[in-house]
Amino acid sequence: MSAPQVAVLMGSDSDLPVMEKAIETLKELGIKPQVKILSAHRVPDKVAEFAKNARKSGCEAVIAGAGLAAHLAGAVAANTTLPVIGVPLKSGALAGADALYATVQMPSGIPVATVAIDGARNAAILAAQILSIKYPDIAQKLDDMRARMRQELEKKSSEVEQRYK
Ligand code: RP5
Repeated sequence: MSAPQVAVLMGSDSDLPVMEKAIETLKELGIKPQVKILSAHRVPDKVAEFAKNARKSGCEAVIAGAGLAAHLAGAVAANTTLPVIGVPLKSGALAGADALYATVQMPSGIPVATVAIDGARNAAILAAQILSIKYPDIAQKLDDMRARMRQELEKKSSEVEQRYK
């Protein structure tokens, strides 16, 4: 069986350094990222076309990262009933607060699950958690990831405890 697919969209190639964290995290969790640059402002027709066809192309969730007046996640959500996770990106005079508000404040009926500013890794983990309802392998990988986080924290805690003994 081929790997489950999640789209990772971004408004510009300047978003890639942050959005790469989503791409890498999806791979770590056994999910195939389908990566595209699609701007809600510069190519609105392509955004709508992509979103309208996403479900039948096999995509199971969409992660959309954009900065400034960040409409990408909302424009995708307007054209699909797949789960859409928005990543507001830090850029410009307002350092991501603009993108956060634009992404999170969707009108009733068209939700975008919004993560923190530059929260691309959490977007991928949330997408994996949604897909884990259907794919037991992803649920197992998420459990393993949590176990590793716990071990790392416990290791750091004992190092700090030793230092201040
Ligand atoms: C947004 O405008 C993009 O998502 C990007 O974060 C920001 C700046 O884009 P560029 O001018 O770098 O292409 O649409």
